[in-house]
Amino acid sequence: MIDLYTSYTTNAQRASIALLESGLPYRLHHIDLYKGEHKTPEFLAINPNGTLPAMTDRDGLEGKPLTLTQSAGIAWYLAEKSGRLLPKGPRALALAQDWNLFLATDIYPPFASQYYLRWSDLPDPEPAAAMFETRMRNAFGQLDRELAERPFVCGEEITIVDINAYPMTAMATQDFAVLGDLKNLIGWRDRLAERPAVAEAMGWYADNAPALDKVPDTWAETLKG
Ligand SMILES: N[C@@H](CCC(=O)N[C@@H](CS)C(=O)NCC(=O)O)C(=O)O
Repeated sequence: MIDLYTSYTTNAQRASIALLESGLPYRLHHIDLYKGEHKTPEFLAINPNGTLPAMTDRDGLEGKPLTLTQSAGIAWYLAEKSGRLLPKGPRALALAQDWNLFLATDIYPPFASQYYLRWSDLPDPEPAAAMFETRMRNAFGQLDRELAERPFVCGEEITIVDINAYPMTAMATQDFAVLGDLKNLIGWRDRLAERPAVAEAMGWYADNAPALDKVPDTWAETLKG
């Protein structure tokens, strides 16, 4: 049995989608970021980083339960365990890993930074936020050019690379109309949105997340670390 600890974040959405696409049995635990539940002793005992998502596989590996705390690592583990969502062959796997690192190092940092700056209570965050927004748009542009060549990032089939890319793409394309010019990206996003597992996973968040303009003041404190 897999326990997934989740809250209203794109990182957590990755893990949820990977879990539903994997078909593995699971239990979902809502840890409310906005109420600070990720910093309670109970949750820190599961993930000492105090971040979401986290996953514990009670069956685990080598006879012991396994806890993972990185969304892309969770997705990779679920893909290997289920035998789904990874491309076949060493060359395709090397490229998938390369794409995962592109998402983790080239898209996610500017994506998250421009939001964090704008949600912060720092004086005058806008120039820095605008710089990260430009970097985010350029990185999404690179993904858009690749998606002109094939329906999914790694080829003809969905993989965890698509799952890792989807939540931040869904959020950014909703918030930044200018990304609508990236037609391949938008088409890919819409194809993924139609998948039952993606719709179910994202539906949970739509039903549970507060509107972004209602992010509580305590979140600005959380961002300071
Ligand atoms: N590298 C981690 C990042 C996890 C992370 O930072 N999650 C954020 C939400 S997006 C969080 O829990 N923040 C709470 C905090 O930092 O106190 C992953 O990919 O899962």
